Amino acid sequence: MDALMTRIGVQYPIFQGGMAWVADGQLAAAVSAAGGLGIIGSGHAPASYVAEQIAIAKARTDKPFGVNVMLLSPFVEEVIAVIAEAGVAVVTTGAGDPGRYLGTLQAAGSVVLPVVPSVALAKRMARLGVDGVIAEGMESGGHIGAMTTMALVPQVVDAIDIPVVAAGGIADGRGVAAALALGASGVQMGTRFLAASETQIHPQYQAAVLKAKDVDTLVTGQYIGHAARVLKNPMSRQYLKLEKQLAINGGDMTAVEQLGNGSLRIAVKEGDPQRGSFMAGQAAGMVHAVTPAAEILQSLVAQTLTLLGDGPLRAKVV
Ligand code: TUI
Repeated sequence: MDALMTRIGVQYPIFQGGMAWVADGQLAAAVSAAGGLGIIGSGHAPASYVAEQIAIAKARTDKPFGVNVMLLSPFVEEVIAVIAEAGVAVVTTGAGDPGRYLGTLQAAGSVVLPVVPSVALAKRMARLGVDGVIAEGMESGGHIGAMTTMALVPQVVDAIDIPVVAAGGIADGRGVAAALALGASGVQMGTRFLAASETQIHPQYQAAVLKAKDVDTLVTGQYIGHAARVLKNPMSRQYLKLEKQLAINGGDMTAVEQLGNGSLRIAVKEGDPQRGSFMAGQAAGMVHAVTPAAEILQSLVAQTLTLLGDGPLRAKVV
């Protein structure tokens, strides 16, 4: 096991992505209890929600877990305060530069791992003194950059000398082994954990993930600067159509943005394909069954170790 993973205290170098509204205290605790790193997603939720989910996770496991801070949230400051107060083992950040919160979080004892979509941002983060980065490819669900995991991870690994966790397009042991071969210290998976039995997402959301094939996601928001990968459904097709029309003809994008507002929460809570954005990555086509988080981790680790054999990468897993 790599030094970062030993420091965090996980048994396996496998993180569950901090998906907004999806990754609650119950899911994160299940993943952490099974030896991975469960991560609570803060998204746009108020600090009180984050505090509740941290309490739920703490009540269910003594193992380390993480919290993801979505830096576009209007509640960032309060969420950071709650995390620092609670003493959370790992803080991952998304959708921006966490520089101004780094001192507070590290002083509170958290290992801070920003998600980076490019080498430039990875270098900036390394200079700031973060503990590692999560290099996330555009195969991922939700908000994404422009690079693929296969091309991004080795370039980030070469550019910085702190640990790199790979994310995007990984859903089984083949992906884990590949990420370790690219130089990653571990992996983060979101989509695979949408099919964990401990998630409390709407059954129609989970069913849509299980049904999805390789080409069943699309990217919305490219024209307004917030690209997000979601499952194809009436909502996302309509959104993309409107967005393209406005981009070609010129016009006010606020109407489109309003269509997107709250649509992730609608997907998670109501499962409505007419109004909900079902965020999921391209790896959805590899997710076939709902199983407990512990079984997901066991099968990931078993498959990875079989593939790695007695080779030098084995030491990164056990
Ligand atoms: O954050 C994510 N994934 C997310 S956040 C989210 S909530 C949301 N909903 C609608 C629109 C926007 C967000 C759903 N999924 N992943 C981590 C991630 N971070 N991906 C890409 C980035 C990123 C992008 C730019 C990180 C830093 C960054 O820096 C820009 C700069 O230079 O500051």
